[in-house]
Amino acid sequence: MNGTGRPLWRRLIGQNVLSALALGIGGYALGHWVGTRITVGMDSQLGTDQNDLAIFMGFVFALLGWLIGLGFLNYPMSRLAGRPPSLREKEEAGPGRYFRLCTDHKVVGLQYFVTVLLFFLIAGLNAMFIRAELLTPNEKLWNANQYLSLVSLHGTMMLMMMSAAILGPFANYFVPIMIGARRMAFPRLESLSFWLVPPAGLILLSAIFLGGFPTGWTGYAPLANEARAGMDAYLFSFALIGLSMTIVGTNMIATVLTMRAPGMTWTRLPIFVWGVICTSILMVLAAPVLFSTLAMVALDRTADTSFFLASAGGSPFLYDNLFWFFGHPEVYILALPGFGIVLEILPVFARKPLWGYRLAVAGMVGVTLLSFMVWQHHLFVSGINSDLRPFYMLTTELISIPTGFIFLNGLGTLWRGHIRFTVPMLFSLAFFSNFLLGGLSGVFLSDVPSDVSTHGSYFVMAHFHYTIMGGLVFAFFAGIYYWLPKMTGLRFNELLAKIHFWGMFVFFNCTFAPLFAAGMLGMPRRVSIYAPRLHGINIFVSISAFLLGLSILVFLVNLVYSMVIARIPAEANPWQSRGLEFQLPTPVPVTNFERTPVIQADPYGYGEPDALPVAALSPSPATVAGAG
Ligand code: HEM
Ligand SMILES: [Cu+2]
Repeated sequence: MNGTGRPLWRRLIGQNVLSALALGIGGYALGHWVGTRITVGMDSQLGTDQNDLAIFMGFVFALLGWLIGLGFLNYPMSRLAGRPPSLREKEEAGPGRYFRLCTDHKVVGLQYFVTVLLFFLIAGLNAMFIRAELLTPNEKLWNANQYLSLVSLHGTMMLMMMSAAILGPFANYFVPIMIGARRMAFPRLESLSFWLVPPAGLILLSAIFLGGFPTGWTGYAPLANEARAGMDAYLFSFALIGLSMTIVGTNMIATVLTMRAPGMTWTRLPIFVWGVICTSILMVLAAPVLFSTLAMVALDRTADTSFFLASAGGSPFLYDNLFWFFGHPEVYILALPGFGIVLEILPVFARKPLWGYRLAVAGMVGVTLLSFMVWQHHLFVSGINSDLRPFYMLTTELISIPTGFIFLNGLGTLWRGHIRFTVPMLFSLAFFSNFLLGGLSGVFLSDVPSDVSTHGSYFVMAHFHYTIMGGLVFAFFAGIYYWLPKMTGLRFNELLAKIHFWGMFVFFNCTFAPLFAAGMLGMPRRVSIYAPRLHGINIFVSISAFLLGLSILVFLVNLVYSMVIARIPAEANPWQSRGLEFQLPTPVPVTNFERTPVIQADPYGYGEPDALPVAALSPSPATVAGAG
């Protein structure tokens, strides 16, 4: 399969990302042409200068071309032709496997990591452009439309990519290992879930050339129905992410249900895996709603339906409800994996068992269930029946109880621990302090009287950046510093990592804390002009934001320096972790385990002298860490 010995140009030809790109672009042209043919003389196209159907057909054909180029049709075809099932896409070695359909879950994890990081940086760059505009109270760098498109692109790209940021790289890589399995339940679907992400990101970026889109990440009707063709890019790419999330969720649930090694009981399951299960339940239940809702908007724009068009009997308010039925669980799709990571990391560096394991599980399950009962808090001022407001206010505030459990677990684990302030630990601790501020400010937004005056202001902006960036993104970096050395076999430069952490922590808070005040003082979201008296705050915030961006740049430098230039090998178990994943050699063998491990303990027995290793692995228990 892999063509060492052949010249480079020969190896580049085949089913890989290059042919996928070529077929994708060709597919777009073909689809666009077909769409144009279909719509000739159609009423809906008369009097407009843009052909949404042709653009959608272009996207659909582009996606098909992309997947065919990668070889996703080979297996179904060969099965149709009567050949037996096999996993021959699982390649053993060679850099080529990172650029094509590969069914090794460890390859998929790294593919996800690089892709998500890339789009995260692009979205972050957009944030810098936004903050540059906000250096002055009036319109300067961008006009109102361009500014709105920038905000929309930043928000949508961030949410699309961050939904995949932890499950993509870390759950795909580590969940099978943590439960003692050799692979995921559906390896080909696993690869598909990843290969849907790059086209989603690229298509969203294509909105720039299609006139942008004015709706923010929420895509509200009726604005969405009137928007330029950039809206089509939003609809198609976000729907692709919805599809990908559904596949990821299904695959994770099936894997944990059916592939656990003997002895891996539900109470020995690492807490990170519980976080993944809860997230997956949300993905499976919420992401299809997103997909269908966006498909309905697409039909409104292309096929003259009127789901959300008030002028033709539809209801824009229905869109808001459907969107937030997905949108609120989505915020927990972002938060729960973060809970899982930090609770996984805390015991390792406090050298103590995870305090209140069952409480943590109950907290996560509680958040999962409640998150489907709160969505109307986004619509408090959108004409909701006012008798319903107290109900949604109550359910929303109830979420602080299971979330509070997670904080208790964290505090209980740290209490009297021998804390080692390593970089993953610092990021985990920062997670708690940031998320606390995010959560506390959320109480003001779930409270109808205070929401009425803060809604649509920078107070909301500060709140959700505290939860998503302060929570999820900090947890993402905790995961990177904790696990990436295991995934790549290379260690990070410690000094650069510490500079990254302190820069990011300090300037994150300098960037977003003042925005609570700006919101209270009446600064509205999504417009580039503000009252001159807010100029001082905004200059401070913009400069902090640039320094925050700089700290991420330090991370990038560290990544390139450590993983490409210095390449110092990492130990197999650099943190003396009891986790099963750290008992394997580095790099992890293609089959993970030589033979199926038998699980004999949970991974949190730190400081317990008679704690058994998590599993008895052959051949040597050399790296097994026990007391600490
Ligand atoms: C470098 C750090 C970041 C900065 C400086 C930043 C800045 C901003 C600003 C200024 C806005 C609002 C603009 C406006 O309403 O006029 C915004 C919106 C937004 N940001 Fe960020 N952001 C950052 C990181 C993130 C991250 C990590 C996420 C998510 C993972 C995120 C998600 C969003 C979302 C969802 C919106 C709302 C877009 C909308 O209104 O639809 N941001 N950001
Ligand atoms: Cu919500």
